[in-house]
Amino acid sequence: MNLDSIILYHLRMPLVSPFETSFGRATDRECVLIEVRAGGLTGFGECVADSNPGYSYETVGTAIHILRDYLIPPLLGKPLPAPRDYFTLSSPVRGHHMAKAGLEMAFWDLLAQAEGKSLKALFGGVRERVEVGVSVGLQASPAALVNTVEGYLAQGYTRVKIKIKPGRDVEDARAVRAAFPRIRLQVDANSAFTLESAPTLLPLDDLHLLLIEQPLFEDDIWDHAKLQGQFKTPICLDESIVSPRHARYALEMNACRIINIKQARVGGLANALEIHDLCQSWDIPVWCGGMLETGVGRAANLALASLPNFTLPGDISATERYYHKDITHERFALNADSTITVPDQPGLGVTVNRAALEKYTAGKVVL
Ligand code: OSB
Ligand code: MG
Repeated sequence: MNLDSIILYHLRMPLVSPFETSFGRATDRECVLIEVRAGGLTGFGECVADSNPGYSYETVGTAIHILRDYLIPPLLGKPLPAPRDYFTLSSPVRGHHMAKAGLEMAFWDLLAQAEGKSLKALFGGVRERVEVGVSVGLQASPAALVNTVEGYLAQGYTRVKIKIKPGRDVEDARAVRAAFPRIRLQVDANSAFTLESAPTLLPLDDLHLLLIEQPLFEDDIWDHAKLQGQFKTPICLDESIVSPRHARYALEMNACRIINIKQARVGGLANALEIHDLCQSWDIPVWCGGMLETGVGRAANLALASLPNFTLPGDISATERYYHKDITHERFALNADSTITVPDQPGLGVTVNRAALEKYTAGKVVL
């Protein structure tokens, strides 16, 4: 199966409600949708790089540059790479994991379609439905936050993550915990604290949180190890785990007790599977993080989260939490038990709505 052509779509999609984190506020979500044509089949991948480098150094602009000028030219007209080999094959390009992961996702979609299997089947997933939660952005006040959380609980989510930043931390978490004493609650700082400022978070230890996500610098596994020693609550790393190697460093250093796996951050689904297996061998639970994905990336996340060591609820909420209109015909709904059903059709198991794709395309590159 030769790789015939690739189209990159720069998407800009309005969010149902603004999403604010310690690194900024977004009303639209941008990403790059990658369409790969090979052997009469069409595969899709989603590169989750955002419009700005707040979460990661990668952006839509860097991803399109790296894909168009470095990653794609050596592949055109050649046999489609095996997705499990692609990360190694792409090693002449340093970093740029999100760009690589977007391409690799399309290769998985094509391989699974060619074999007539779902991605879940290809990965060895064991669940038909996966437990999910909702990630709630910073709100105007603790009272507004409680209100927003209440709305999601009414929809059926049983695990809530709230975003925190210096000055909007313990008080916010306390307000939510006081209003909802029994829900599964966790916080995400997106690297907004330092080893010196993080002790202000110590009162979180009394709030029965599932975890504290990425309090310190994105490249700092060592200081997280020092911090974990000060907390009873498990620290969970997100930004710091950019490869299976970094997952191993974190485990060997006791820098965390839980890992958030995002396929894009770690350079693709193959690396995500490897981190899953590594954590399983260490008895470290993992969960699937989210990047406000469209139906394409959401389908891949659901397949990944169907693996056995994804024992904590993922940031894979229902489509309506993000978009009034998505670029896939399929919309993911929340089941009554706070789960979402994993697609079981061949490939990613979703179909792209060409009219919606057109509507949200801000730029296009044909290769
Ligand atoms: O840190 O987990 C994060 C969204 C964009 C960038 C980083 C993060 C997030 C989320 C949203 O928390 C998760 C989701 O619902 O997709
Ligand atoms: Mg996070």
